[in-house]
Amino acid sequence: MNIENINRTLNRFKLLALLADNENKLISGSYLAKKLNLTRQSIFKHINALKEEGLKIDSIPQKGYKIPLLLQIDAMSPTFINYLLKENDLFHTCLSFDETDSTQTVIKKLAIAGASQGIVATADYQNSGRGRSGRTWVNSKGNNLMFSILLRPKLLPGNIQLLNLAVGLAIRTVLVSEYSLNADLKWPNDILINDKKVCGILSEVAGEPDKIYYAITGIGLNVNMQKHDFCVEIEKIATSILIESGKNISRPYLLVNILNKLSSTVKLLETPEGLKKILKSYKESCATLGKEVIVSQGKETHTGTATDITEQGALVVKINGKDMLFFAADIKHLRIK
Ligand code: BTX
Repeated sequence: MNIENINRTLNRFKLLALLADNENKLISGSYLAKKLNLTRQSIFKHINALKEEGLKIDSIPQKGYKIPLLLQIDAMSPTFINYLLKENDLFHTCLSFDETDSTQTVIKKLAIAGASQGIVATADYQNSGRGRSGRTWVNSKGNNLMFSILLRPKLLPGNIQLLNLAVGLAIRTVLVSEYSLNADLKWPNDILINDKKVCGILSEVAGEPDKIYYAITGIGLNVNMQKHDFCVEIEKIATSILIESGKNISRPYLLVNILNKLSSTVKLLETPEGLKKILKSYKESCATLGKEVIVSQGKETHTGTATDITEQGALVVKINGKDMLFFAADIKHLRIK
């Protein structure tokens, strides 16, 4: 990016910050121009650029500009998201795409090019969104959160499952505490509401046997999808926050609430005490533990009772009286024993 582009981005950010700090209030163009040391013409151009990011800014001739109440904004505007992220000390930059193949691929390219951890990519629509083992992640345009984060965690590759668990824990905590949702963690990487999947998590890593170069964690969260938005493949197994709560949620706020929680949770992964804390909280809120489950790994399936999670994040299942460990598998909950 050249200096001119950097200045343009900074001025756009400062303008949005002025409007956002005065949400739902009319601010005159001359005040904004004076504050930012820009011409009114330039303010007008930046306002138009912000509108192109999807922000609804009222422009009232001779009077000025007004942004709505921030909690009502649903546009995945990168300038707005970066404004909300201003106090996050891990996630510093958010790139926002109308459409991309997969945000995992976007972040992978940045990771290979040496980008620092803490970059986020979001998409309003993914045309090749993916889950684990080559499965597809389904989405409907403009309704959901689909994002990937770049981390360079001080974890051994064998412990990567702990990152998945930590991310699931952070998201569930936000859904329960900030949105009063009855969300359950299903080992290893699903969040369910009323036994239906509302969120999936996918971590992909590159490294050597004793070091992770980078981890890319992708999160798909069904937010404002209605029943009729789900395709037949997933309509019986999936749900959304709107379906479960009856409320439309501001996606930028939800994203930033999650990123704020994630930044403190991910830091816990760096110390043995932090890891213990994550595992303890995960076990306390994991709905899989204590349930009779069907475990599928490739073509093999087993039925047993999920009893514990190991220090590496593997699931312990008692099958015919014997404990078996699963580091990665698909789980189906049956009933509480
Ligand atoms: P998973 O393999 O555990 O789940 C995929 C399975 O979940 C699918 O086979 C299907 O049965 C079901 N499914 C597909 N779409 C949905 C949906 N929208 N809601 C509920 N269930 C669904 C989970 O993999 C990991 C998903 C990560 C998705 C994010 S989105 C941002 C990032 N980019 C990308 O390409 N993937 C990640």
